[in-house]
Amino acid sequence: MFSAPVGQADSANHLRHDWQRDQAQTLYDLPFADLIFQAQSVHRRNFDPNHVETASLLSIKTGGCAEDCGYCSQSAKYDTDVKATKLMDREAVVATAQRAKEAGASRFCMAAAWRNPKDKDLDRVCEMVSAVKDLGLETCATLGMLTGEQAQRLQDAGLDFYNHNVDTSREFYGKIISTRTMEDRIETLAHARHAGLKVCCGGIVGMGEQVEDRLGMLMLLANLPHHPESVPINMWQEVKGVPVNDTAERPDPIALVRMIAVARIMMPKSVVRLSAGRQYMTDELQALCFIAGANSIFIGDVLLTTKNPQIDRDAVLLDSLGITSALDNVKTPAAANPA
Ligand code: SAM
Ligand code: DTB
Ligand code: SF4
Repeated sequence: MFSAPVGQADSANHLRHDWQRDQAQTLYDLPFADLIFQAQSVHRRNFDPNHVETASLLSIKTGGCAEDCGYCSQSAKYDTDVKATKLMDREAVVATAQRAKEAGASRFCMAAAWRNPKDKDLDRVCEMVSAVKDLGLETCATLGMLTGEQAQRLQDAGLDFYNHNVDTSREFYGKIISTRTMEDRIETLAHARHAGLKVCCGGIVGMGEQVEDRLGMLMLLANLPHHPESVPINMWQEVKGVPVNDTAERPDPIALVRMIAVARIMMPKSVVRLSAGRQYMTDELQALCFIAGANSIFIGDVLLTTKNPQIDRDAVLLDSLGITSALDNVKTPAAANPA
């Protein structure tokens, strides 16, 4: 029998910022079909259900980071296989962005392994942002903590989105990162918002957190003064040599779909990105995540330092589901000739 929607207040697309823990848990615990029906209904009221956004990532400055995020290959505190590099030249970044556009990306995200950018580095990033924007791509950057002034400079340079993840719940945060606090993260999000940047903010699952932590993270995001325009849900990408290896546990597939559905219902107008970790997911799981309300992916065979599915495989998957994306503008051999 169909159950009435629980904890839902967006019948007139009203966005709530007062989610309570028991409401999130009640949604999460709904019979699967009822949860998916509710999430799909919210999704259809706010988005084209047969379209996903395609973003491409580039690590413009890799490794050697002063932070101790326990999941990350780029922290200088851990002995990982990642070699530190200097900030890339603008020309090389722009050439990569151009290739990403030709490969079917609509947004280009520039990531740097910094605790926070130095002003002289920010000058160079601002030049990159302007040049990438001129290619006709949406621009996103993730550079660590920002001052209000730095956020404003990025906005003036043409930056559309700032990515800065809360990563997990308030309760679990201290088990993963000690070199900065959740409040530091929230302060940077406020600077980005104040400067007029759109916010991309989500987190990671599969680090050993409990379902309550995943829901706690969604509550934190949904109860921000504005919902992030973009909510990346990353599944932890295995990295040798980092502390999360001792606690990591990949969520079971149905738990991931439930979480995506709850994110969709709590943040009806936010784009939910099925972000890192798609390399571990079957086509069927990804399809369920799209039905539950995920409507963005990263394309390209690397994320920052780890693997992502091949673009032609993604093109075939989306094609088989009748999902449109900027990949349709590209004739990859596989998309033109699916098996
Ligand atoms: N240094 C900046 C920062 O921390 O905001 C920007 C880059 S950082 C790599 C961006 C995000 O990538 C992190 O906040 C985290 O959510 C995600 N991430 C990093 N390593 C990951 C991994 N091994 N698996 C999944 N997501 C990861
Ligand atoms: C986000 O939430 N996920 C991206 C992007 N924002 C910067 C990063 C994923 C990184 C995965 C691990 C790696 O490749 O190093
Ligand atoms: Fe540095 Fe970002 Fe990695 Fe943390 S997630 S260690 S801040 S690059």
